[in-house]
Amino acid sequence: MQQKTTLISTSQFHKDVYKGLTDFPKHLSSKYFYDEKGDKLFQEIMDMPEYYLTNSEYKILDKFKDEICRAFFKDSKGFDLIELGAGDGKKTKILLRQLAAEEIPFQYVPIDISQNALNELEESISNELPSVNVMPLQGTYFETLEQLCTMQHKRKVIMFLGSNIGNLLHPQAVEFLRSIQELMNEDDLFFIGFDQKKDPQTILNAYNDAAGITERFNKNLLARINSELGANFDLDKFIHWEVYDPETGTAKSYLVSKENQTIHINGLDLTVTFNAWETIHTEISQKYDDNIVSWLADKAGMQISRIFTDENKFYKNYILKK
Ligand code: AVJ
Repeated sequence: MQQKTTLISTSQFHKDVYKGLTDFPKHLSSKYFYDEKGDKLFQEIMDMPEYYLTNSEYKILDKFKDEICRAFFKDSKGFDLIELGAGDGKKTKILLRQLAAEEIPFQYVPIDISQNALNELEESISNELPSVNVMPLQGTYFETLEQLCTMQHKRKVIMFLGSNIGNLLHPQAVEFLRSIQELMNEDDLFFIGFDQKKDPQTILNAYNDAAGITERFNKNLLARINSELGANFDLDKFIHWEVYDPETGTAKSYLVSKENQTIHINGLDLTVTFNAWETIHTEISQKYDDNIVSWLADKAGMQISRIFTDENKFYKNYILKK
């Protein structure tokens, strides 16, 4: 995932941190993980043996690339393959390569908030897949999607990989899917990854790795508040704590204060006190099954058209239609 926060205004970051640390219980939003350091740590997470999500999705795309690309293709007018939060494109390139090899007419439209990420992606695609037509769009998902819909008469295949939807609570996920649905025509497709419920230990390990990379990722929120808002968090005085509830399918991340402590955040003119073992909730990573996905889709006015999964059934990619 790229720097989602580049264009989120500083004042929004200020406000959210203020609100989150003066609330009870305390919380901070996972969208603020991704500054430059956070992007790097997330890259490391995707390479960890415990973080099965990336590899499972990679395997699904590789195994079913032929079927997936055939489902995307409709007619000689071609289609726009629009990717939300394109990232480094490692998984997407499997599909781009396949589409190019089959000489299927399409244009690749990566959407990202980070212009820098888009430039790097465009460059690597023009080197590796020179026949692919790339039209990067910089901006937030919905602004750019709306822009695209008004000038558009080809099929749209909208793609949202990585189970990024898992950061949303169900009502927010429905709202997100609903806004996608409103931008879709009858004929358009939404191709989306959902991480699945599985052995709770496997999930817990993915968010609590032995090397402590996820811990550093989680604590990067505090590091970021230190550097951007002039705070004095001591990262060693917090522990990274993960819980997974197999009933709801929700993995939750916390930072837990090891002792009574007082933090000064100069940029917010704020003093925050922590009791020993007080928590800051930082992220949810929701896990799904077909019933939940079908229920979410239904609430958003969509339905499941195809399902692709890996041999462990750890992860699934769905084609949703209006
Ligand atoms: C990028 C939201 C899919 O929740 O699995 C990875 C982020 N957090 N390890 C996830 C994340 C901790 C990731 N998503």
